[in-house]
Amino acid sequence: MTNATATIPRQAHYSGTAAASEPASPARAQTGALKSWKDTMSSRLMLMAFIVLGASGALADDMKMPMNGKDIKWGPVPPFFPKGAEFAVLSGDPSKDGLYVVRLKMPAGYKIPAHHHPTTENVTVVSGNFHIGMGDYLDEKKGIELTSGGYGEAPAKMNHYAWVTSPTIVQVHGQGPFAITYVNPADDPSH
Ligand SMILES: [Cu+2]
Repeated sequence: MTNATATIPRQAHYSGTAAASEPASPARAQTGALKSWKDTMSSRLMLMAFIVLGASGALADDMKMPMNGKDIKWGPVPPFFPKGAEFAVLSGDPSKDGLYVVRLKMPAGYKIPAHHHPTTENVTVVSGNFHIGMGDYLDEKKGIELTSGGYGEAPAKMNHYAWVTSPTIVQVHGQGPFAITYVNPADDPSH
């Protein structure tokens, strides 16, 4: 679809320029205008066909069934997360380049020590009480509590930490690959 939408203004601009630069002779101008109109129409039809084909191709290849929260299949968190939470991949593959959307379901009292990511982390709170703070060590006196509908981002390489005070679900999206680097290597559960 990106290619198709990018093509529209270029095509339209090209047709307009061709029609405007026809010579002044009335007969030739008329023929030229008619020819140009036909060209424009056929290129528009081709463009529409291209867009329709492109759209149905995208639907067949990429579209996932919409789903409700209760239908999400939860699994264990990747090893670099503290144990006790659950994880679900909604879109993409967080281990690879490209857009990913994941969810993290945490029990009350769950903590993620200070860390950073290679790309910006975008967090949307689905439910619960998600506390996030910026800094090199987890400090529960310094943080912002986000509730359902809240949103926060941690820019790439910026140290931050999080904890929850009730069962909480957050959705995280960003550009993969998703990874966690802990400020204190001893905090990394995968080591
Ligand atoms: Cu983070």
